[in-house]
Amino acid sequence: MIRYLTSGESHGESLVGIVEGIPAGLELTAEFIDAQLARRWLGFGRGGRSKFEQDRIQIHSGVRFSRTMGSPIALRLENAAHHKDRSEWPLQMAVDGDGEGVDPVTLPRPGHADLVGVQKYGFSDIRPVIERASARETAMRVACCTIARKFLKEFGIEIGSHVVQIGDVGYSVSNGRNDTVTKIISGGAESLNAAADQSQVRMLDPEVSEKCVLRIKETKKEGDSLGGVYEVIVTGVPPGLGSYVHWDRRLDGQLGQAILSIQGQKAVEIGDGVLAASMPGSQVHDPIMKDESEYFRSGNRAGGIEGGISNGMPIVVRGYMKPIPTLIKPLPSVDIATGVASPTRYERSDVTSVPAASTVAEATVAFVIANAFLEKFGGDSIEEIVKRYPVD
Ligand code: EPS
Repeated sequence: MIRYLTSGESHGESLVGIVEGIPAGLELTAEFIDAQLARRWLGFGRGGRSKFEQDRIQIHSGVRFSRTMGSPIALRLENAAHHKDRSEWPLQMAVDGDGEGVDPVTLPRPGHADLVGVQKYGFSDIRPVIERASARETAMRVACCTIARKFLKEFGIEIGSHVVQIGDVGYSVSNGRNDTVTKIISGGAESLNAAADQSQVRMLDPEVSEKCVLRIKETKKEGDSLGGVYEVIVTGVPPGLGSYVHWDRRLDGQLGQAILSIQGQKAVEIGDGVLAASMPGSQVHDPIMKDESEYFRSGNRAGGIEGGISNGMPIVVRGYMKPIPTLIKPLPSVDIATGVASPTRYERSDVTSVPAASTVAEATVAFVIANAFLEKFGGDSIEEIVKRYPVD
C-alpha cells in the first residue's frame, strides 16, 4: 500500500514529501512530475503568485537511474515566494529567531481555517494557520500522487478531468453519458486533459469557457471570488477494486475523502449521485449487459462503482468547491487581539482556483485508485504485478 506525508508552509523555504510503498522498477523522472505541477497552475483567475512560482521537483531518494527502488521517495519543492516575493515573507516564516518585528495577523477571514486554527492550536497570531492551511500544500500533494498516477499508467489506467461550472456559469454534463465526454474518453481519460487544458478555465465548450472568463473578470472587479464544479474521470479500471465488506474499504467512500481533503472542497458526487436522489430507481440503475466475454452497463449513472466496488465502467467523481475566502471586498469579522468587530483585510489571492482544484483532484483520485489496485494485484515490483495483471 502507498502512503505519503507532506510538510511545508506556503511562504516557508520549501515543501517536502515522502512517498512510501511504490513498487520497485517504475520508471520515474522529475520531468514527469513537473508536467503535472505545471498543469496545477492552469486556469484564468489565479493571482500574482502564479506569475513567478515555477514548480520544479527535486527527487532526493528512492529512485536510481530513473527507476524506483521500492524504498521511500523523498521530494522537495522550493517556494520561490519565500525568497523573491514581498520582503517580509522570509521574516514571517523564519525557522529560528524570536520573531521580533513581525506583526501578528489578527483578523480571521470567514470561511477560512483562520479562527478555528487559532482556537485549536492556541495561537495569538493567525499567520501559522494561514501558512499551513494554504492550498500551496497541494503542490506537494500533486507531486506525491503523480507517482501513483505513473504507476496506474503502466497498467492502462488513465485519469482526466474537466471543469463543468464556475460560479453560476457552466453546463450540466454528464458523467460519461454525455456524447462529447464519452467520445473523448474512449481513447483514455488523458485525452480529456488534452482537450480541457486548451481552455483558459479547463472547460470543453469554448463558448461556455469564454463566458466563464468574463464572469471571473467581473467578479475580480467586484472584489469577490468564485467556486465551481469539476469532474474527474478514470478509465481502464478493472472490475473489483474496493469492497463492500467493510466501511473503510468502499472505493466511493475513499474517493469522497480524497476530494474533500483538498482545500476549499465542500461536496462530492459519484456518478449522477445528486440527480439520482430525485429520480425513480427504474431510471437510475444502469442495465447490465454482456458481450461475448464481459459484462458491461449500458449507462453509467453509477459512476463506475456499485456496492463500493469498481464495476469496470469509467469512474466518475465530481467535486464542488466553495468560493475562496480571501476577498478584496471586506467581510465582517472580529479582531482576535481586541475582540472588536472589524472588517477583514485583503491578502493577495486568486479570484478562483477551480481549474487548479480539478488537477489536484486527479492526483488525489490517482492515489486512491492506485492503492485499491495494489490491494488486489499488488507486489513488490512492477515485474511481479505484471504477472498478476498482464498488460499489452
Ligand atoms: C493561497 C493564496 C495564494 C495562492 C496560493 C493559495 O498564495 P499567496 O498568498 O502567496 O499569493 O496563490 O496558492 C499557491 C501558492 C499554489 O501553489 O497553489 C491560499 O491562501 O490558500
